[in-house]
Amino acid sequence: MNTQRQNPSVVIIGAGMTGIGLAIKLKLAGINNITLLEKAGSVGGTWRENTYPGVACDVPSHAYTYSFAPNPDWSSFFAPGHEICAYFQSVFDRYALAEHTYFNEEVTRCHYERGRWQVETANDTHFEADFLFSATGFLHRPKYPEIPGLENFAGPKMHSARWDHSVELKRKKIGVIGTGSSATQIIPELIDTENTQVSVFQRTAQWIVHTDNKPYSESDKAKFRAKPSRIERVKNLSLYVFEQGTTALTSQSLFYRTMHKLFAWNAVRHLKQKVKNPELRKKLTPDYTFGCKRVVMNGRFYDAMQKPNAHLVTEKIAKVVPNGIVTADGQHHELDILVMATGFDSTAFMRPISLEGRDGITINDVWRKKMVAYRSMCLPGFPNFFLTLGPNSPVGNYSVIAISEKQADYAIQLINAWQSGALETVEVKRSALDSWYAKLKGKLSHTIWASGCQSWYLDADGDPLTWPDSWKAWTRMMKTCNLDDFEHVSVQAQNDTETYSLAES
Ligand code: NA7
Repeated sequence: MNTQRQNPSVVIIGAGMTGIGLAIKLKLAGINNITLLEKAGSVGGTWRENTYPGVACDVPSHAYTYSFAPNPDWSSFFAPGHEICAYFQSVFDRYALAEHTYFNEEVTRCHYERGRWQVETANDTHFEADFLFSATGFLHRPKYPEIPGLENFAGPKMHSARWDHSVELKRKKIGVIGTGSSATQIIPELIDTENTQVSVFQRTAQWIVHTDNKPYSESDKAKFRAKPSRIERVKNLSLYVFEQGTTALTSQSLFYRTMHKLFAWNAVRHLKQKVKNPELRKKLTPDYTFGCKRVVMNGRFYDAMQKPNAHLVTEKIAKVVPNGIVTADGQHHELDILVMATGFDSTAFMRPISLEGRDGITINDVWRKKMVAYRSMCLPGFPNFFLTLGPNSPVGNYSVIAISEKQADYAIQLINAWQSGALETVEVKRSALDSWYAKLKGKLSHTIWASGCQSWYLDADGDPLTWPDSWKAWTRMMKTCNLDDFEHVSVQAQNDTETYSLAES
């Protein structure tokens, strides 16, 4: 092994959940020459950016935790956003990542030249590395609604991921556009704020699974500290439930189809128990299959919507005017503040960074026809580049921390193959990507996400950008590398490869 290969240099774009976890996994694997580039002045990614009232994770805290850094101190079953951000900061500190990190360095361009990645930032700083990871997340670029007159609104208006805490909410008429996971967390908080009137503009009713956010007492935390196996138990049980839920959205077996019906029945039962007014209940009842959009996990929204200061508006928004919203029926809804809980551009990934691989090929070239990546991580023409949480990586509502850890392990295997000389460069073959996606596509069309609703899970062609199989199948795929799927494999390595087949799952 030559010296450079013994000590590969790695640049990671983004110090959010994925970037931090990845850097630590690399360090634990003995790869220490790591540079983390973060566009903001602190860590945390989406958890730093989303500070709206009521922000919390929709995955149980102990399951939304790195496997190598369990946390006995979570304050509740579903942790609030600021606590999650503090957790990432504490893990970042514990693993001394500050010495690897440059803050306020927004990456603008990366290109592969002379066998290495050249990385440029908005400050005109230049970095060079053997390997490049994009860890920018996918729920990151706010999506603003395209509504006539939006720019004319005279009062404060803000996206849920860009909350302006200087805006006084008390005694205000507030409009919220959207009823997704973010909106259903914000709305109860706004409704419970002194003397507000809250109009909720719902385009599509959501499937909502009732959750109780039980706080952990000091005694619970002491027990978690004294016996870490208790944390493991809670984590494993939570992940098991999510695993079953995910399989119920993807499997065609009778057992899981029945389970899917049970989940849906339970959500309807919850709606019926909670919402007594038949007219309101009808408006809140989804008209598409359970799980087609990401299932909302929430225990407060239905109660909040029945309070006298809550107003559900289901008429289409016609336009925004300086002092409110006019709906298609001509009604004028007077507003002082407008909240856009309208989600994210989930297909931006690392863009607008200009990413150029071998021979000048750009990410827009390679994704012109279809946004795909081999095992959601590797792209032909982009040697030694890994995309984390790329297309087809969301495994239903499963914990993205667990998903990204598996991706880190997979990339480390390939870096190790490069270090040993089994791979000249880590560059997937076009044919391998095509045949991998062909198998995936066959499964995608049978999933719930392709059953006819609109959601952030879909690409421009209406194909799901999710993983169409179980968590078990995902872990199986990430466990082994088929080096034959990569360019420039040494003869010895060809003899040693293992193959994963989607058909196995
Ligand atoms: P989501 O889940 O994408 O929800 C966005 C919401 O905004 C959803 O209710 C949309 O209605 C609504 N929306 C979007 N554009 C418009 C316009 N133009 N008019 C009316 N309503 C609109 O985003 P979230 O931030 O709630 O959650 C994103 C993820 O973050 C979530 O899944 C968790 O993983 C964390 P639609 O349903 O499209 O009719």
